[in-house]
Amino acid sequence: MTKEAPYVGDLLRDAPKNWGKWGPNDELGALNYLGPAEVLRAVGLVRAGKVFTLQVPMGNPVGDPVWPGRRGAERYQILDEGYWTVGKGPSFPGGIHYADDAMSAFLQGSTQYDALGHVWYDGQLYNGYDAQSTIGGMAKASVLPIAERGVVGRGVLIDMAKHRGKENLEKGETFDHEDLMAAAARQGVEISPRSILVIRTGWIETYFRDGKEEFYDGFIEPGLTYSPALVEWFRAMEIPNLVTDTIANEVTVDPVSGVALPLHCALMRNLGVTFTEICDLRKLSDDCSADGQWDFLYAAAPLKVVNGTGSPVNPIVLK
Ligand code: UVW
Repeated sequence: MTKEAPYVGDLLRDAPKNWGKWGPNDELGALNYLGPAEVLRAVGLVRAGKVFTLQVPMGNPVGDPVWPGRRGAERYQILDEGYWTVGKGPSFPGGIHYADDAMSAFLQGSTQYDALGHVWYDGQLYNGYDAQSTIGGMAKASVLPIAERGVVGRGVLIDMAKHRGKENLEKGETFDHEDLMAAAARQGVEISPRSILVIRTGWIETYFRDGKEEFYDGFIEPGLTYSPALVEWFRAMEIPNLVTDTIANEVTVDPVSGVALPLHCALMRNLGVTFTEICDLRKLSDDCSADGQWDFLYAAAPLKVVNGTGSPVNPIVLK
């Protein structure tokens, strides 16, 4: 007999919150920790002039890895040389030809930033905003304030797959903050307060290596797993941003309570930790292994989508 999952609000009844910490109108949450000192500290980590981009390709003909029920981005060609070939292209003085295209995409259907109001329970979003404010678009805690601010800080990559001696974590495989600290110690890097925490599991790589049927079969992603101690660690460490190479940044269903995505609630909704999902961390990890430098300047500028619940992004890492 399977145990029935408790209501997430009961699971998190005594969980810590950062609501009100940055004022009653705050929509940035833990990104407020990234002030000028954190930016300058990150700039000091740029030593070799190396640049990495973390976005997984979007509108890929082989498919885009997305949360079940969402669609990958669909790109449509609107105008190309074919129109002029059949005499239907518009004419302009001087005779230029050009290509145009359009895209239909879930804002969470690619490498993306989640708005802080993206997930909620008990009728309240981050900072106590009423869940009614989500109707028809995010009137509160949308992705826009995050996009207007931009994200820059010291990123630290923890490669959990490498730590466990694997190409990728298995379906449903979990880890916690103690594992992160053990992996960091082995890598010779510190997860210092206010670091942007970047975690590689190797999971998104399996979509392209093993194919989408295997990826979605009994869909349960590996990832961080809920415990009060882990939530307290994120709070005390003042982690502003959690970045992973999985679709949802945490194990899909907490194996202890049976609750789906409890860290979206405990970290994003309650503490205001910003989530960045579906990153490709392979090349960055290979480079960090090679040069032994696991911390770097991390920068991301999600798009300024008005009332958006999220936005595609192509984060940049400089070393
Ligand atoms: C859900 O909210 C279901 O997922 P994500 O955070 O991956 O967008």
